[in-house]
Amino acid sequence: MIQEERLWQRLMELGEIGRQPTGGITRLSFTKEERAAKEKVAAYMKEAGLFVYEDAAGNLIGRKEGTDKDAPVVLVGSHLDSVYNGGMFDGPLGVLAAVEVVQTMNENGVETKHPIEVVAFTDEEGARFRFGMIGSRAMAGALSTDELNYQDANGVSVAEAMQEAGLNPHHIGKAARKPGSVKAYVELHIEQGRVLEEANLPVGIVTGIAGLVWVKFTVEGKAEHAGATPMPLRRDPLVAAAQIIEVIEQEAKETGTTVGTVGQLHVFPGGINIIPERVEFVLDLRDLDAAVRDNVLQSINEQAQKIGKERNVKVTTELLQEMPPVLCSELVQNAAKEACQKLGLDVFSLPSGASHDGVQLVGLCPIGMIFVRSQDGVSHSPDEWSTKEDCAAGVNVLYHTVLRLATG
Ligand code: HGY
Ligand code: MN
Ligand code: MN
Ligand code: MN
Repeated sequence: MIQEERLWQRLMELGEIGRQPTGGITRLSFTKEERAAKEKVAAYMKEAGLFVYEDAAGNLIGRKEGTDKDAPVVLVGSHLDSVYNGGMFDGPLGVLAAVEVVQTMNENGVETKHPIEVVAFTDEEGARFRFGMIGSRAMAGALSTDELNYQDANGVSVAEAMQEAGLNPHHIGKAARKPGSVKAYVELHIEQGRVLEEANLPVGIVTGIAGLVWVKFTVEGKAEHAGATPMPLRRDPLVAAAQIIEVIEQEAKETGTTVGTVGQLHVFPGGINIIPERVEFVLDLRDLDAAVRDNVLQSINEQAQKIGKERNVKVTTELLQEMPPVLCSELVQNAAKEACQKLGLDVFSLPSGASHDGVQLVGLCPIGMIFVRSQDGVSHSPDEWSTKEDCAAGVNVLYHTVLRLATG
């Protein structure tokens, strides 16, 4: 039924858009690379016989009518934007799998009671601006227009980027879906971790998604001459930042479940022979339990202030985004379990350490996810890889899950 070769070909084709000389893919929201990816997927959606449109947030949507056109829609999809120098499966696999599911239904004359909409969400990763999930937040009606003033590293705001992409930021509220209008949201995604590989299984059913916070730390000291300033007289913000980052690692390790990462750090002015004036870095802190995560954050903040005092540097923090941990619904998990049984696949459940658009939709409808095994658990890297066989297993599970939800 599913045409695995077609899915794989499309994945490889899409994987060339935004390819960097470093080997990874950079496809940031509202850029020409993301536009090119959307155009290609829109063409695939048309081939699949879907009615294709973009909503006010730039979410690309392909709709298959149901026999009961007033029935709440089953939403299936993921995202097309990437992190810097990322992989080719994170996001596109879920979008292309959703297209393949509906194209297979149309090609075999399969009718469903509920309409089905395939969605490619705008800016899931948050790589360009200070927060992500712009498209799914807009669909959930959880995005205020003042947040569209946040700027990227070149001083371009979300609103300006939207305008450049032909969207009117003032209309973003129109992307919001009415409560009750969506029956469920299902996303196929690579696991991006090692659990399925260690269990030696191709697919898994997600139980819940960890909650994250992004906190920007600014450490201000005093710029001075690297050669003429004795060590005891320095107010060096970079050494203080290094100590704070060490504390982050210690505090996260202690709970055994929390993960803390500093992937982005800037030193100002950045001269070799200048003791830095200021250092900025962003903490990404996650746990399936928000209370545990927030306790760790509090402890990090307390120790950061102590380090600041000891080193006579000023430490300030700013919350960039916070997403609560969410549970996947029994409705979607059970549909996915039935699908695995139908296909003779093990039923294996696991949590998601990575965050996903479903986190934003949990107030709108029941959500659920199906994971496909990641080779060596690697993601957000050019080395991200899943085999054709595992992707095919995942899309077959997605097919039966969506069929169950859209006909039941
Ligand atoms: O950061 C994440 O967990 C996701 O890839 N946006
Ligand atoms: Mn993703
Ligand atoms: Mn990602
Ligand atoms: Mn996602």
